[in-house]
Amino acid sequence: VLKKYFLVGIGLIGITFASADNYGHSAFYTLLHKLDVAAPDGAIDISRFVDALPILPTIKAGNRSQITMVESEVSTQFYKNLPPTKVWGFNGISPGPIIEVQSGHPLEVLWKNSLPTTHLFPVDDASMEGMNNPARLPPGFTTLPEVRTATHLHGAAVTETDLSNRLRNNDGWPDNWVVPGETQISEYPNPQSSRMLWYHDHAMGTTARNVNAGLVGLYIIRDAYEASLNLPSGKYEVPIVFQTRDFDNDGNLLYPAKVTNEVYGSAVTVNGKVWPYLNVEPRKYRFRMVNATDARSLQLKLVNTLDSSAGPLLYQIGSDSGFLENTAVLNDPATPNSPQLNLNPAERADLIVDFSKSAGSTLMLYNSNVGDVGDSELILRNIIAFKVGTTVNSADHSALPMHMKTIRPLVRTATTPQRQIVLSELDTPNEAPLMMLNGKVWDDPVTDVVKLGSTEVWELVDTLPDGHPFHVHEVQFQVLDRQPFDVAQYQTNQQIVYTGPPVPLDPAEKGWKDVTFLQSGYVTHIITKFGPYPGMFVFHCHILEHEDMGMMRPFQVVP
Ligand SMILES: [Cu+2]
Repeated sequence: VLKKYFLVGIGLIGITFASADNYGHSAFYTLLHKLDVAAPDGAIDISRFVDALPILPTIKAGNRSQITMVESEVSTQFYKNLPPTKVWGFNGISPGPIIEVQSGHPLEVLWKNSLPTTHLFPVDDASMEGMNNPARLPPGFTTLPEVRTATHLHGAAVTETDLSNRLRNNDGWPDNWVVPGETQISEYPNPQSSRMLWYHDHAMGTTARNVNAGLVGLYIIRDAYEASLNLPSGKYEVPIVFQTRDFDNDGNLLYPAKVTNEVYGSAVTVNGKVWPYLNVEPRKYRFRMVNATDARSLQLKLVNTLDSSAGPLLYQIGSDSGFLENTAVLNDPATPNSPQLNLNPAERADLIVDFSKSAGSTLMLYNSNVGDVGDSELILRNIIAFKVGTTVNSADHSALPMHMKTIRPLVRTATTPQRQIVLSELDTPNEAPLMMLNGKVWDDPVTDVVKLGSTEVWELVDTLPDGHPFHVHEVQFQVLDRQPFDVAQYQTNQQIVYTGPPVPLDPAEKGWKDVTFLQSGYVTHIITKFGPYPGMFVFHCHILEHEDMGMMRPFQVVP
C-alpha cells in the first residue's frame, strides 16, 4: 500500500548573495535578509514599501454563461529594483483577474492552457514514485508531461466530474490535467451565498510548482443579502492575495529543484508585489484576503509605524464560506491579548477597517507568526503598508455590521457517523518520511464513500510534529472542537487519550469553513453535510508540497 516517495534534498534552497550585479538590485537581497530576518523582533520598516499595491481587475460574468481564461507565461516586476521576471498567469496577469458572478447564475469557464511545454521551474517528477507510472498515465501519453494543469475552484460546489474525460473537469480533479494547447472545461453552478472563492492549479504532483509560478486568482460570488448590508464597495473593497516566493540573484522566481517538504519562501508577495503600499482615505474599507502561500501560516495585525501601537481594529465579517454570524473584533489596542487575524494556507478573511481615526498616519500589516521552529522558516513580518491620507474623496455612507445572518449549527448526536482521518508519516531507512492520510496516499483506491445529504463528523488526528491546513472539496463544514491528545500513547495502541480540555476556537472559526488548521498533537472535529451534488471529490492537506507528495485522498459522494 505504501508508496515510496524519494524526497531527495530536503534542505531548503537559499539565496546566494551577489557582491555586485548588472541590475543594481543587490540591495533587495540585503533587505530581504537584514530587515526581515536579522532585524530586532518587532522592528517596523516602511522605507522599502515603494511599489503601489496592484488592484486586481475584475471580469464580471453578468449575463454571460461562458468565459475563457488563458494560462500563459508573462512578464512581471515584483519590486521596483528588480528587472521584469517571468511568471505564469491568467489572461496576461498573475494573480489572474477576479471572476465575479451572481449567486445562482451558472458559469462555464474554459481554462485554456497556452503555457510553454517547459516548466518555469525545475521538475523532479522522477523522484516521486507513481508520477511516471505508465498505469496512471491517461490514454495517448507514454510519459508524464512536464507542464500539466488542472484548475480547481477552491470553495466551489460542482456537479460530478467525468473522470474519463480530461477535458471536462468541474472540480479540478488532479489526474484530469491538460497540456499546452488543450482546454479544460469547468461548469460552476454557483448555488452558494456570497463569499470569496479562489481558483488555483491542482494538477497531481505539480500543484506547488504551478501555484508558485503564479497560477492563482480570486472568484467572488455576490448576492442580494450582501448588497443589503451596504458594505464598503467599489474602490473601497480591495481583494488581496498573499503568496510566498523565493528569488535568485537575477530576480527570477526560484523554486527548489528537488522535492521539498515545505517551501516557505523568503518574501511575501501581495497581489504580485513584494512590500507594496496602498494609499487609503480616512474612511471604511473592506479587504478580502486569501492566504495562497505554499505552506506559511500568517498571524496578522495592524500597527502604527510611528510608535508600534496597535490599531485600528480589524472587524472580521466573513471567513472561507461567507459571512460570520457575529463580527469578530480583532487587534483591539485596549486588550493586550486581543485576538489577531489567523490566516492559514487557503483560508480567507473578509474584513472591514475604519481608517477615519488614522488620518495622516502609516499603518503596517504585520505578521506575528514566527513559523515552525527548526523548519528553516524565515520570519517575515512586514507585509503591506497602508498610507492613510487626510481627505475623503467621497463621503462614507457604508455600514459596519456587527451581526449578520444566523448560522444554524449542524448538531452532532449520538448516532452521527464519525470518520477518523489520521495524519502520519513513516520513517524509512533510506528515504524521507512518507506523508499519509490514514496510511494511504493519493493513488490508493477510494476508501471513503459517503451518502449525499448525510451528516458526518470527521475526526482529524494530527500525529505529526507540525500543523497542517486540511481542506475538503465540494462541502462547507463547521469546526466543533480542537483538543490535545497523547501522541506517544496513540502511536503505541491507536487510542486517543486527551491530555487537556478543548482549546477555544478562533472567533472566525464559528462560521462556515472549507479549510481548517490541524495543530500538531491535537484532534480536530469538524461536522459537515455532504452535497449538494454527488461525485468523486478530494480532501487533502493544503500545504501544497504535501498534497503533491500524496497527502491527498479521493472521497465519493453517492446518491
Ligand atoms: Cu500537510
